[in-house]
This record gives sequence, C-alpha cells and structure tokens, in this order.
Amino acid sequence: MYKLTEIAMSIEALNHKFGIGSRLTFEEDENGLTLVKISNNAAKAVVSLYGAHVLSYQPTNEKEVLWLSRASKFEVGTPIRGGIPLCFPWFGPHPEDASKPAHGFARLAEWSVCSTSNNNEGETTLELELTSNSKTKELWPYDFYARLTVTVGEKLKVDLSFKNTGDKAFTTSDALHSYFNISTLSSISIDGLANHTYYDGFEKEPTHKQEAPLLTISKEENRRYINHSGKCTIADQEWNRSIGVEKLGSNVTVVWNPWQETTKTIGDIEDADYINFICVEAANAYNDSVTLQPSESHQISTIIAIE
Ligand code: TA6
Repeated sequence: MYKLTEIAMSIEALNHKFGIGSRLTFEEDENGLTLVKISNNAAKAVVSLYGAHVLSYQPTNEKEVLWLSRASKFEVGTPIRGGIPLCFPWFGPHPEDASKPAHGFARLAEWSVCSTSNNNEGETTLELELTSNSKTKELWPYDFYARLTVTVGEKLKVDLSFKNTGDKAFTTSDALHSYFNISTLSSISIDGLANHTYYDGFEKEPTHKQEAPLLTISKEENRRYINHSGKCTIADQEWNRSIGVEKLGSNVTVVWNPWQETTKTIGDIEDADYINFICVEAANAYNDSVTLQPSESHQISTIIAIE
C-alpha cells in the first residue's frame, strides 16, 4: 500500500477554512475518504481529495456525465475506478519498473486543498495541490509541485499543472483519464479523430490511421492518437445528447474500452458494465512527453460539456 501523504486537515477545519455555504462542502464518505461536494445553479460535482479525483459531474437537468464503477474500491492504496483519474508522473506502466504503480502515483496520493472560490459567471472552483516528499521520491526521484484546478459550471474544466521545483530536468507522461457515462456502447459514435494516426494498444509504432469519419466501438479498443489536439464529441443516440471533450496542452488522445473479455480480468468493473462507459483521455505521451527543466511548468486541461 502506498501511503504517500497524510490527511492534512479535519472535515470541520476544511469546512471552516474553505467551505462556501451550500455551494461547496467537505464530507467524509463511508470509507473514510474526504469528498468535496460542489453545487451551484449550473451543475453539481463531487471530488475526492484522495487522488484529486473528480467522481461526478452533473449539469442541472442532465444525466450524470462521468461514469463511476459500482465495483470501485474507495480505499487508500487502490485507484478509484471511473470519474477522472489523474495519471502522473507517468502514463501506463512505469517505463522501466513494472512493479511501480500503473499510471503513476498522483491518483494514489492524498491532495491538500489550497483554495476555493466562486466567480461572476456562477462557476465554483476548487484548487488542490501535491508536493513531492520522501514517499513520492521512493517512486520517482524528483522535486515537483502539482496543482489540480476543478471549475464547475455549465462546463467542467479540469487543469493539471506541474512544476519542476528541483535542480535536475525530468520527463513525464500524464493523462486526464476521463470515463464518460453513456447509454450503451452501440449507441455512441465519436467525432474528431478522423485522419489521425494511432498506436493500437501497446504497439511500438503508430501504424494505424483512422479513415472513418466517426469512431464506433464494437470490440476492445485502446487507441492512442498522436498529434491530436482537437475536440472530440461523443454522440449518444439513445440519450439524445452529445458530450464535448476539448483540451489544452495535450497532443495525444486515448480512447479506451476493455470490452467483454478484458473486463472479466478487471476486478473493479462488473462484468456487464463495460457497455456503460467510454474513456476519452487528454494525454501527454510518446512524442508528446513533457520534459521540464528546473523551474519550468506544464499544464494539461480537459473541458467537458453537454451540447
Ligand atoms: O488509457 C488506457 C489504459 O492505459 C489501458 O491500457 C488500461 O489499462 C486503462 O488505461 C486502465 O488502467 P488502470 O491502471 O486504471 O486499470
């Protein structure tokens, strides 16, 4: 188990210092995780301080936008399945040491609150931070400061920024691994990926190119599109809605669904539930990995809205 950072403040102290009336409150869930509940005129959202993990985003009068597995464990040491896991400071397996946690340790760490606010547009913003420490250095020997900014309104904006606070350069890969709630896989198509080249799964070279204007999912997919910085739109016929997924600071887009057989090997997704989500992820990886010299920063963002 990786206990990377301690819970810094009690629920009472968090509400006292950072609560904003009924718009933003802190609660402990039944598993002992600290949740931030945000509710304003435009939307509701839930964020876990464990992992700085957005668990839910629901615009007013809309269905839930993010998918959260009903089989997810909500325990320290295990990543939460669904919502928006943060992959940092590496995406996928560690490049040299497979014993290190997949997708890095950001999703396994307790993050601290640094600010909360409302703006004139009625949006509510939560800022969380994570600083390197002796435990993170056992896994990755660099000094960094990371900040996650979640803004909840008619759109959900999630920005992950990280700075090299040490004296040696480092290279990272990362992702905002968003799981989207859909009626069923056969009802969706994804626009925005045509003519882009992709790695299929873990292949060494990106040998595939998407010719079809729309991507439909009828088997396991694990596509990593390179040189892609544009918008994707997930059209869901049955629910008569589209989810727009825009991004900044990312040139790799990942589309993942494990389909039937692989889902059976994943302990925290019920066998039948793979049809209810699709991952469309903003990433920095491959030719878009990020190298930061001392004092340099990078930001990757995803902007999600029902259209
Ligand atoms: O983004 C796709 C992917 O990297 C897949 O290869 C699959 O493993 C998925 O993420 C989930 O990873 P996780 O470590 O959360 O089980």
